[in-house]
Amino acid sequence: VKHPLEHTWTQWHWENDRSKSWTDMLIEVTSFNTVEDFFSVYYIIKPPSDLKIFNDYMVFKEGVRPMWEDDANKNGGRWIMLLEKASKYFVNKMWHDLLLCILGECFNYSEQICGAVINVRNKANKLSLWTKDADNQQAILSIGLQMKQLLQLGDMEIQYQAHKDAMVQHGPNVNALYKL
Ligand code: M7G
Repeated sequence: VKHPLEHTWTQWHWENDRSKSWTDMLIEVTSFNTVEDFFSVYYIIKPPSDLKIFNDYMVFKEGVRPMWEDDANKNGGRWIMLLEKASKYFVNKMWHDLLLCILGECFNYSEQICGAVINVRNKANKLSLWTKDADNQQAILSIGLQMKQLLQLGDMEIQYQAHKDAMVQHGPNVNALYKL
C-alpha cells in the first residue's frame, strides 16, 4: 500500500531556449499523489545541482500552473532565498527539504502554499516558496518563520516578494514586502 499525500502535485521543468516565449519553455513533467511516487520522480530526474544554467524545477499543486498569471498565483508572492556560493550538496538538500515540507503539509497555513521553485542561475541559485495571497500578512509571516525553522536557515535571509512587483521589476531590484 502506498502512502497518500494530502494533495496531488505536479512536477514542471523550465529550460531556456531563446527562440521561445517563457511560457512555451515550461514543460509539465508528471503528477504524483503518494510518497512512493514522489520519490520515484525525485530519484529519476537529475538533482538541481546537475542542471544547466537557466533551468528551473517547479513542484506545484495539481491545477496550479507555476506562473504569475495562474489564478492561484496572480495575487500571491514568494519567499525567496538566494543560494550564493552554496555547495551542490546544500542546494540539493534545500530543494529536497522544501519539497518534503510542502508535500507533508508542514506549514500551518498550508492552504496558502501554491508550490516551490528552484532557479539554476549563474550568480546564485534561487529557492522559492510561492503563496497565494500577498496581502495575508499573518499567513506570510507564519510561513516564512516556519520555512526558516524547518530548513534550519539560521541567519540566512529570506525575502517575500509579490508577483505583481516581480512582473514589473527585475532581478535584485524586486521590492521585498518582508524580510526574515
Ligand atoms: P526568473 O526566471 O524568475 O528570474 O525571471 P531570473 O531573472 O533569475 O532569470 C526571468 C524572466 O522570466 C522574467 O523577467 C520574465 O520575463 C520571465 N518569467 C518568469 N516567471 C516566473 C514568469 C511567469 O510566471 N510568467 C511569465 N509570463 N514570465 C515569467
